[in-house]
Amino acid sequence: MRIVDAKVIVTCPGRNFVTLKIVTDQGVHGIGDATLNGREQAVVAYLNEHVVPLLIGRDPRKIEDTWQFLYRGAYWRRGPVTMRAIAAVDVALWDIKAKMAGLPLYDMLGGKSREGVLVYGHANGGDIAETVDEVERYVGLGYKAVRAQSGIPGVDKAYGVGRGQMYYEPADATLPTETVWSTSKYLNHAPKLFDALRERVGFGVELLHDAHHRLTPMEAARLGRSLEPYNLFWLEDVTPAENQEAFRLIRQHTTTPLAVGEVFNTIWDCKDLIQEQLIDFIRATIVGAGGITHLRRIADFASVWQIRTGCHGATDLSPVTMGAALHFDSWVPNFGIQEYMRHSPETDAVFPHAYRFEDGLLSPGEASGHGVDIDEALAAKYPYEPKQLPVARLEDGTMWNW
Ligand code: CS2
Ligand code: MG
Repeated sequence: MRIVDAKVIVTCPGRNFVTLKIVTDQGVHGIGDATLNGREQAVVAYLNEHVVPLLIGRDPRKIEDTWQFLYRGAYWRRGPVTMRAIAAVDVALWDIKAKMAGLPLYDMLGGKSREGVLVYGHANGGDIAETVDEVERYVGLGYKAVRAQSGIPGVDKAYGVGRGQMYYEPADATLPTETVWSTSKYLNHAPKLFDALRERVGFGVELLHDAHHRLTPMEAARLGRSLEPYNLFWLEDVTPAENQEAFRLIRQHTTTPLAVGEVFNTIWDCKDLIQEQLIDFIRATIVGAGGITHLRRIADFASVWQIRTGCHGATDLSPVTMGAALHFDSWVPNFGIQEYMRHSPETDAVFPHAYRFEDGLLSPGEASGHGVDIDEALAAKYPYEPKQLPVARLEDGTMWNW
């Protein structure tokens, strides 16, 4: 069995997606997502110049060998561009293997461990009242878990407050939108939001929150402690995690569960966080962390310390990643939760998929493979549009973390 074609498809049905399609001499094809929000063309070039020529003629059944070949063969190792390219190949090959077996991907991984995948939706509003209404709307739609982000008085363009209803796209301009950040205004505001939320929706729904890498370790400790009365399911990305040791300090001060890892590419980015039990949920996902082959390794390692998974699932992760993640989530024993920000109807049409939302849970569907395909003719109607993520500055103009 041989790979006879591999092509990179770029499409922008509302936002940019990079997809790798691998075709075998048996006529079976598989697809993988390689989208890197705001830096899409870097992965396109990496795939076209350095990966596609290596794939032609290879045996598509040798997933592990291909993963090791691309990882070790690059010599330089890791990084978001390399690991997304590897992820795209890996997911496409798992798709092919499962299709050839006539099985849904979760059956290739070890079979289903649960009836459905618990997901959290994104509720946000310009102020506390609007956000509380939005959370209530999600609860009405059947969601058992909701992430809440609100505008902050005195802060222009706060993170996580979108324009859409069920989805929004942060990469909104050709040149990065400049936003302003004030940690002190945020720290005063966040407990008020969750106080109002628990008052309205009670404690029967799981609530989550994302600080998006903006605090120092001690500020993060303060936030975690101030949110303890509201029993969050998790508090995400409280401080940048390049320095994994920083979480030791946070951990000494709060019992609020911590989630980290949407920007991680490999097990090496979270090794200390996991083995020192500094986090509760690992957010690495299929497209970010080298595909199913590598994410499985991270999840198994995390399971030793009872750390659970919580795959990133914002709109910049294409339906291909969502489909593959749902098969992974259905199997992984130490599953925690799956992020689910809905895609636009245009995106859903370009990527026909078997997964569906029912009673607050997502099901991967029963199709063989990962259950997601690409309509190439429709994809071609939406050409690439250069867009970048925003940046953030402190009120005095100092560059900060967006
Ligand atoms: C976020 C993302 O989903 C999340 O938790 O942190 O929205 C993130 O900002 C985007 O994926 C960036 O492209
Ligand atoms: Mg996040």
